Amino acid sequence: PPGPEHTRTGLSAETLRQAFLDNLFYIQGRFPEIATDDDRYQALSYTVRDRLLHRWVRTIQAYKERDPRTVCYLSAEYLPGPHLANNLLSLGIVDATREALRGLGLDLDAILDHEEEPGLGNGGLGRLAACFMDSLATLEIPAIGYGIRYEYGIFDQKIQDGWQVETSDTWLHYGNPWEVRRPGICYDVRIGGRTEHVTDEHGRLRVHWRHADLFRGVAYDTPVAGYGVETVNLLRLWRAEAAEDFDFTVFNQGDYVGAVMRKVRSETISKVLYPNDEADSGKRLRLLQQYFFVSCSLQDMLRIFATTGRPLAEFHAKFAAQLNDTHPTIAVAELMRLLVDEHGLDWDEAWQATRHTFAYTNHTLLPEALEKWPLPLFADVLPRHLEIVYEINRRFLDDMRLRYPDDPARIARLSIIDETPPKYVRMAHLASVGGHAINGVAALHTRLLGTTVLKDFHDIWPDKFQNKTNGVTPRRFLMLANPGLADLLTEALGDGWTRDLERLRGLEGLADDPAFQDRWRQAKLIRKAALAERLRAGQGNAIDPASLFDIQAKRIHEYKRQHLNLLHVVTLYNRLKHAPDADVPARTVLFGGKAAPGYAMAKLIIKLINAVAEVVNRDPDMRDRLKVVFVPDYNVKVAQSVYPAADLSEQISTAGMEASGTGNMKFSLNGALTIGTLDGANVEIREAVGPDNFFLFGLDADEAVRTRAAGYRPYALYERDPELRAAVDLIAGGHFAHGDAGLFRPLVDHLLGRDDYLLLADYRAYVDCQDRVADAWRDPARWTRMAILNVARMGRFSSDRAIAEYCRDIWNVAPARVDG
Ligand code: 26Q
Repeated sequence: PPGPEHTRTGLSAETLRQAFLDNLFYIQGRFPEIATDDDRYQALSYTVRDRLLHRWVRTIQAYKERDPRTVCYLSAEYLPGPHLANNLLSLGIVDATREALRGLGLDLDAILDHEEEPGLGNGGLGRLAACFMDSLATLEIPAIGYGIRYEYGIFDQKIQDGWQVETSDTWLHYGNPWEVRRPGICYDVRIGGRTEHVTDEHGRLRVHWRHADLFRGVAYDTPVAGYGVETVNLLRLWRAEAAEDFDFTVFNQGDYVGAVMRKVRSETISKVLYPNDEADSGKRLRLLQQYFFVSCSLQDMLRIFATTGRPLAEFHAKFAAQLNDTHPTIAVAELMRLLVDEHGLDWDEAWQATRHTFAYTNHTLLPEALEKWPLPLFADVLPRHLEIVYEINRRFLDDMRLRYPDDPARIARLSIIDETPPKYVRMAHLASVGGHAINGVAALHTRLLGTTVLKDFHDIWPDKFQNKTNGVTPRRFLMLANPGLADLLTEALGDGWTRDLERLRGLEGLADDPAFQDRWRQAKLIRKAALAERLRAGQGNAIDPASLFDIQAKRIHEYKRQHLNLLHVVTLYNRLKHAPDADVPARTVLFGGKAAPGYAMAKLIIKLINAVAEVVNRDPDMRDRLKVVFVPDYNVKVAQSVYPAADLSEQISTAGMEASGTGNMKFSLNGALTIGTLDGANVEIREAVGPDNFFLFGLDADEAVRTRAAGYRPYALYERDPELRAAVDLIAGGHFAHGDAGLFRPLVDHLLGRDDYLLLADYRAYVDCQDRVADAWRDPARWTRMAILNVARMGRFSSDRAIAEYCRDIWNVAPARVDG
């Protein structure tokens, strides 16, 4: 029977209002008249957190009773985005909260806008981990996400004089209401030193690791609520601290200040997230980070396991651990060490448990991005683990020599150790040997994985390879980001699509309905106007919501080819300069994304985008038919306002280079049409939405390989295509650099000389395809029909589908329902 609601759990507007005021007073120490934006944000967040903790405790109780197999997602990165709005959505209290605040004269959206998101990842891989956590909770799968609580996440991006300038992320400055520090859940992590091999009193060989340094990891827990269910799972991030008793007692009598300094040094391990493409700087700290979080996570799993009372050889029956790329792969050696050295299992039992626990997801084919550790570094930081890796490798290669007795070259290629000096430990090999499944993140990527970088492993274990095409959560990227479209979908289809995205197929019948098309365009126009307003308020850009919003938003990288997009922009500019009265539809080309701080060419591409924008946007001949905008500091929050505003989604990487892409899915799910190559998940998106509803251009992956092999000469293409030549010449001649012909020289030289990413090979096909885009845009009924069919057929790209496949094919886990 519904009694009076408890202030900490009740969900009515009146109770929420009361709880908000209580928290404002008792947590922030403020009353409404003097409260700041931050006070209001904190008070509301604690109000929501109370309601999550209640379900969280009940979830843990349910898991304890039922002892289900549990997924442990091991990832060095998570990019969850702002929590508050998402948690309101999961709890189903968006409207009640809005009403409660309105009663106090407050605007929910203003409060939501105040949140500083946790930028604990670089891009796609970290965001995928966050989508997976959302889907795991929504599908009621027992799961823990393990990672690192970086004090400084991905840098903030400022644009000064057109250049990217990095400033440090300060996401913890105002405190983080979503995390619960667990001082009691902490583990020691040792590094360095040497090992001793001794025989114990039972004649058993034992290894003692005489470590050189000791750290401690403390758990910080963030609740992850499923949408529309009672389940609240756990994201557990480790912070590095000093292991005090070690430093402060025995070894440092009298050296108090020195001990404090070492304590401070311990904390550097979780201090900062490495940007990608920083592979060579600070290698040692990066390895420490990986080992640190993996060791804490496995010790935590062993602690949880001990509470079940089951024998240790059954560890793998309790846990399925997923390696998110090779970053956590040291886990294979660490679990072996914990089971054999610390818990006394024999090698074969431990190996059986280890192999059945782990599975490995690969996210890249770029050979330079495959992680490998210099052997001397590995030996110095993890001497015991190197012995274990050698033993794993010895047994593996012994097997392989039986299988391939006359093929030493193949044995060398398979080896976990790259033996040609300088020697390396190959982490992708350790992950492949140490787990029971290997997956790529899109069908094409998985095929290429098995035929290129992991071909030798595919030859020996074809059944170990699986495809798990990525997906994205429709909660954050449709319901939250695009409430107008979400309401329209719900009106047309009911609300089942929010948890079963395949139901969007019901839209197909409405694709040609003029009244529905009108409302569809209305919804799109609202998001475009909102983005335009944001950019006006932020940077003073004036853009027209009626123009075609052509958007490329993702990390800046040569293989993603933002500069191919620019060659098209410059081509449009040249055409308008030569025929100022040409009847071309107005286009706004938007870019967003960060460049790795050490990646000079990517930073030069950002400068070129801004340089082209400066010239184009000021030229009266453009008469507002062409605008170029760089959206600074692209992150999850910005992304949520960008995807819904797009008409055209640029997915133009060199075929064979983008493992999957997930932005491609978010754009299309929000009714943007894609212009793209046959790369990553684009291939499957095109199949799903239908070739007529996708703007395809360019070489495919096999053609790209053949083009390079046949002695690719970009300069010949430049000479042959007048429009291409004119575009390149304009950039090279300094037209966008106040006459400085040197500024963009490195970029132009690379295109005309090597052009590793085949921009010139794809230029003509791309520009012609963009002309077809413009033709389609002129016919609103046709364009809208294509957009509706895109959304109708994107159901497959929900992360719910992806997670259901992992559960069935890799993890062998089932839902454990938590009752309301
Ligand atoms: C490596 C060494 C040293 C420092 C940093 C790194 C590092 C960090 C992050 C290397 C790579 C990453 C991130 C990679 C990533 O985001 N990959 C993307 O993963 C997505 C999810 O599967 C795919 O959709 C994208 O295609 C892929 O590029």
